[in-house]
Amino acid sequence: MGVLNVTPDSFSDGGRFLAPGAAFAHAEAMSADGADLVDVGGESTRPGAAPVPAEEELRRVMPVVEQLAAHGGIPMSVDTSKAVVARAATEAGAVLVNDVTALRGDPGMAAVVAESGAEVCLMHMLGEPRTMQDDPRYEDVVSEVKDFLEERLRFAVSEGIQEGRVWLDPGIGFGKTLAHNLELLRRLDEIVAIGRPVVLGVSRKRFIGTLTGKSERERLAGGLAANVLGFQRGAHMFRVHDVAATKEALTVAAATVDEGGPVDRQ
Ligand code: HH2
Repeated sequence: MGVLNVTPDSFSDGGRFLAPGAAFAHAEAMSADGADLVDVGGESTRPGAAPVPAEEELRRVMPVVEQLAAHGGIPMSVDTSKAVVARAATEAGAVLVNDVTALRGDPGMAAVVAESGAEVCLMHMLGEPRTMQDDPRYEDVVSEVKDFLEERLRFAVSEGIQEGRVWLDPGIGFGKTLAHNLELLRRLDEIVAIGRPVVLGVSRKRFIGTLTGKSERERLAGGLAANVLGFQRGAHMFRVHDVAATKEALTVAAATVDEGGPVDRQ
């Protein structure tokens, strides 16, 4: 999953793809590099980010979604927690709703996903982006994230979303300290054991900078290491800014880890 942030303030690529033409060109490049999905987002969820009104999010996201749909061939997801944005994007052709609030942010979201027939990614987050990094605490981060995701999966199904359409994501960096992120990566197999495919978003995130001392744009090597280990522990989809390098790393990892199975796992 290649990241396409149509925002002025995303933590690593804010402002670069605000013009629809630049966004479309980047989507095409990521697709050519091997992305199976392009994740279009119009609201930054970086720690401390301010919420964006729905009209503004639609204004950012829809020209890109429509252009991608019109030129066909590049499957897209929409990174939103607003029902109105999810509805417009799925009607225009988005195949997955990537909701970092796991259907908690907007009471209308579950119905929109159910009616659209799109897939959905339910992500764990403690608190909300504005405050989530203010001293997050867990007894056992992995079992709490697992319980949360199981509960949100049950909720989604109770709202009419078929279980087979649900992806789960531990939400690396969303209300988590370095130790929490590392524990989740170390024991990712416990999240995979829920039985739904797992999305992993580590690309350029702060925990890599904390470990390596690197700035956002220099965290590729750290991200590749985390994604390869996530792959080995059973993650299925990798949300990344650097598609070509990730694809290469995962191709080699798949050939090594998964005798006979790399094609199915991509
Ligand atoms: N991380 C970000 C945004 N959306 N979605 C999922 N499913 N998993 C993630 O880990 C995840 C996500 C944050 O990264 P980015 O989009 O690069 O930055 P920003 O939120 O500042 O736009």
